[in-house]
Amino acid sequence: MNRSTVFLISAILTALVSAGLWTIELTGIDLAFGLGGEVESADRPEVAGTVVQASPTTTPASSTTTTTAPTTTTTPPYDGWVDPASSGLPWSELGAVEGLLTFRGNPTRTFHGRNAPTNPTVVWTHEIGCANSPVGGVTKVWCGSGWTGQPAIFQPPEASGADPGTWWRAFGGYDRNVTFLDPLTGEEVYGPYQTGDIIKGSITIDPDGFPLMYTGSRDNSYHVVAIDRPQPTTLWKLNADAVKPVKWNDDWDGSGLVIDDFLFQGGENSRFFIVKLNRGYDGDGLVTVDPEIVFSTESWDSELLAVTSNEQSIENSVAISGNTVFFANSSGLIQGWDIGSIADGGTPERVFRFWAGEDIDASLVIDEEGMIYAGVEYEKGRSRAKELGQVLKLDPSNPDDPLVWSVKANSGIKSGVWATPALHRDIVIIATDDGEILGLDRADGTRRWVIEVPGPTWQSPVVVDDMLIQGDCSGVLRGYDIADTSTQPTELWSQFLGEGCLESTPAVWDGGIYVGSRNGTFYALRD
Ligand SMILES: [Ca+2]
Ligand SMILES: [Ca+2]
Ligand SMILES: [Ca+2]
Ligand SMILES: [Ca+2]
Repeated sequence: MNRSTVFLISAILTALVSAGLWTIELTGIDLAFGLGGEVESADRPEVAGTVVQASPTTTPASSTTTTTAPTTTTTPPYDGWVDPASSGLPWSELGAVEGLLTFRGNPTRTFHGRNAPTNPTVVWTHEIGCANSPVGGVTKVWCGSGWTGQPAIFQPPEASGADPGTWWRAFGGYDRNVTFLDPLTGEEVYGPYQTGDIIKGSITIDPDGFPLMYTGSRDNSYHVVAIDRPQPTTLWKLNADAVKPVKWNDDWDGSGLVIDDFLFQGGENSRFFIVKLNRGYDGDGLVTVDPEIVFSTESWDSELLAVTSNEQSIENSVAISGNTVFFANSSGLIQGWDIGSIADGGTPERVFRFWAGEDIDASLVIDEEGMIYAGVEYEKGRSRAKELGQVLKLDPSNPDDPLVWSVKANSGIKSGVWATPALHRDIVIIATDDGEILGLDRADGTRRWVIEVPGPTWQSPVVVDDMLIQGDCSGVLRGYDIADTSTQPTELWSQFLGEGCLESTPAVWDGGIYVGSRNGTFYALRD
């Protein structure tokens, strides 16, 4: 039983108790998922008794009105890692601390933030700067932030002395650093945390309230960092050579997921890892980890190698729904591994395999029915990708024939999809390398609408409060009304932020939008 299960049980019990339908001693239930609370899988709360179906009650009809009391639904508590029904909800609904804590906010990569502004303008900027990072042995200067680069938003650790109620913004950038900013002024409030190379991915903040930050880098390591000391301090690094064999490269672009003290992460070394973090505190109250790699697998198999190449890296951010962790690799293999037994020392088993033909750097997103949406690149013109298309909906509960629908989204070699899909009501929104923003019917993939912007559009679409927020490669950020998913979106506002591609994904929180540009600057917009 994991935290989400505990959460759901407690929610149901609380509802029943408050409705007078259930009495129970709640003291036996350990709701230790708040700040500093570590949930050990061994500490499984036992709930005495069985949750019973409440009898629907009906208020006797008066002479003029009839009132039906709300019926209490007693959906059985979810018994597994991530309740699929949490798709689209804040991670805090599963017991995490509040915030936008990882790329796309939750384990199904479907939470985009809260409280969008209505007509925002730039209220402050912060210079990120530039750094060198060679590509193929050739020096290249990178500025600002790019794909995926989504800022995290979270309440700072108590040790920071920050005012209660403050929310920090933090992001990894091409200056090689994770930068921590004050939301009101854009001043650096902490750090920076320096890595040895540029950071492309999005950081993760510990969802259980441990003062820990997790970040990749092109410096070949995935970093676990304490943020409860005067300076951010590396506690542990997962090096790309930690487990062999590896293929392709040694960078870490994915945004790791942490659930119940396990870290799930894929690397450009073409391996997927599960790490038991063993988080805790030392005698001085400082956060500690004692990580242990409990599982690692190659992202490739012989069947895939026979039809692809050495490019097998995992650059997307792993997603979890139910008891399955899903990821894709640079040869287009989408796979799911059953993690149902790992808390008891079991070994994950591959339960899903689908070949999409070409590189998938976009993260897989998973809806409340457990359906997977994937955006696929089209770089090599492989016949499989040509036939299949670049936007896929897959049903992993039907592993022998999972393809629900697929849609072509390429204009030839070196096009396709790098941005992560966004789910919104009955549509899925896809941004393509060609600068098309597509609204597709989730049921059958039918195109509802298209918006054309200057591409390449690698910024993942963000949807908060029925507003689509999308940046383009000319430096313009726009908001669209998409409350009615059947009609062409109406542009609500647009802001030119400055020359430079808006490639990293914005964070939206409490009336503000926060986004970095390839031009070197980080922007905050508010009403
Ligand atoms: Ca590297
Ligand atoms: Ca990469
Ligand atoms: Ca790739
Ligand atoms: Ca690629």
